[in-house]
Amino acid sequence: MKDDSVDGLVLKLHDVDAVKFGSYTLKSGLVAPIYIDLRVLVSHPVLMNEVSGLIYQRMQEGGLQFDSVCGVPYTALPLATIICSRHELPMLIRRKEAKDYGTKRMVEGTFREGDTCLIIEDTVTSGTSILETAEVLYEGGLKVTDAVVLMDREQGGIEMLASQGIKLHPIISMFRLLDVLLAAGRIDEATAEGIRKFIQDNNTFNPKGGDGGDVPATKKLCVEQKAELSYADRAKLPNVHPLASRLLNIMEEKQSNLCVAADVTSSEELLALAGSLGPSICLLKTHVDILKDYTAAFNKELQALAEKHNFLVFEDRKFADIGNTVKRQYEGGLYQISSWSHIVNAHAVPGPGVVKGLSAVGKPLGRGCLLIAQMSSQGSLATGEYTNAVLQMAAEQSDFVIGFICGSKISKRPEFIHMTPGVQMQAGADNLGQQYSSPEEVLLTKGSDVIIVGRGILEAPDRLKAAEAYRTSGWEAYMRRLDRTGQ
Ligand code: 5BU
Repeated sequence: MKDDSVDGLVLKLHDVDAVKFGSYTLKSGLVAPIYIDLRVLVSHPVLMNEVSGLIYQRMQEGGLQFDSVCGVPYTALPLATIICSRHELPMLIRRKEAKDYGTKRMVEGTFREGDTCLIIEDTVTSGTSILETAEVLYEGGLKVTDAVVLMDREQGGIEMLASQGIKLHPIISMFRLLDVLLAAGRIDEATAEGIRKFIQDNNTFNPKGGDGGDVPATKKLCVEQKAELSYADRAKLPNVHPLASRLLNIMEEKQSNLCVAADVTSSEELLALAGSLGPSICLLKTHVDILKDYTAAFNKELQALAEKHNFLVFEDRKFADIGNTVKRQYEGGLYQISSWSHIVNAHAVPGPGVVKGLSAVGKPLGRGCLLIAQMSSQGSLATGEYTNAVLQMAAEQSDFVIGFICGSKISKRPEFIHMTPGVQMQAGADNLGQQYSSPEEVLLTKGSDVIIVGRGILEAPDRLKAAEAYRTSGWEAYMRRLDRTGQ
């Protein structure tokens, strides 16, 4: 790509106010001294054509192989349209919102399973928007290997996407943009230097003071590209929810991917269980409504035990109503679940409003939600298209959804945590439809992250011994999984 065509474009983008200097709050919450707003492009048809031409040129220079093109909605959508129309390339449209879960397609257009789709984007900071679009395409059965972006802010997007197997091809980079504007006298050296420093200090993939050490981010990623990420690595991902990060760190620290389903009926017994099994578990799952003697005081004690033994609490409430009702059920009533449970779960049946309602209460408290994508019970209706729709719902509200209840790994996004109930040492079933798989099968074969064990531990003659056996078995299976993928 010719340098002067890119340099000329930078000046034109500045002319139309697509590059602004000042103080801007980004999607991530970061306050940046520069803002790139390519949404204005649609009002400048000549510029639209010029940008589309450069993107196409980049596609050709990279020798990219693909079956179709998808622009990240909304800014890159018209750009993709121009390119595909002019060069007669098949295009796909990623729906941004699916109002009618389960029935509406999330990817519009014709494609075959296994086709490769090239993503086009206007600006990249962390790479999250491209990844979100890629997720939707993956779930439709497509492959994504490359993405072309007009403007790379050089804040870790390339590295993050590389870690997910997507090669990013940028046209303009932040440092180049600054040089061009500086040379043209559009900004002064102090402004350029301030922005350079901001960019260097705010790498979203390899934050300063993080674990980057002396290894350059790009080098480190060569390892991560093919290997499965450890719980600890996933805890550091740029777009991981803080609560998911906390849980992943607990798992790594305690070498435990065991969640105990504390399905007992007296508070005293539950507290005794939390006290004795606490060191072995990463998570304690409750059904608070089966307790015969619930009191707020009990809850204080449970919280103290969670702090002491470093585990999180998950009330398996399975919310399944309209947003307004679940909001009230979550924060009010006798149990005031939001005040003590780090994690809750919800059925996707009501549509995205159920998550919105819960999020309105839980998000300000730093809570997180698991969506029930599959169930362990025989004849469950949560399968196929329904499970796919749950994945979409999670992707769209990943600021509150931290993962899934499922039988196996269903999402490729490493920031989501997969939790599987229906676990006992021996595969089998109870007489009311529960179906069991072994820890090894769930973690190693099915690729889930957390085993949820109730009666396998509760009905054992020595509960602590049983919990330790599940913890060890789960941890060993996870270690073998990492070994298998070369970690
Ligand atoms: P068990 O005793 O290990 O069978 O207990 C399993 C627990 O997980 C129990 O509390 C169930 O309510 C919970 N569970 C489940 O078994 N299957 C599911 O699909 C979901 C929750 Br969601």
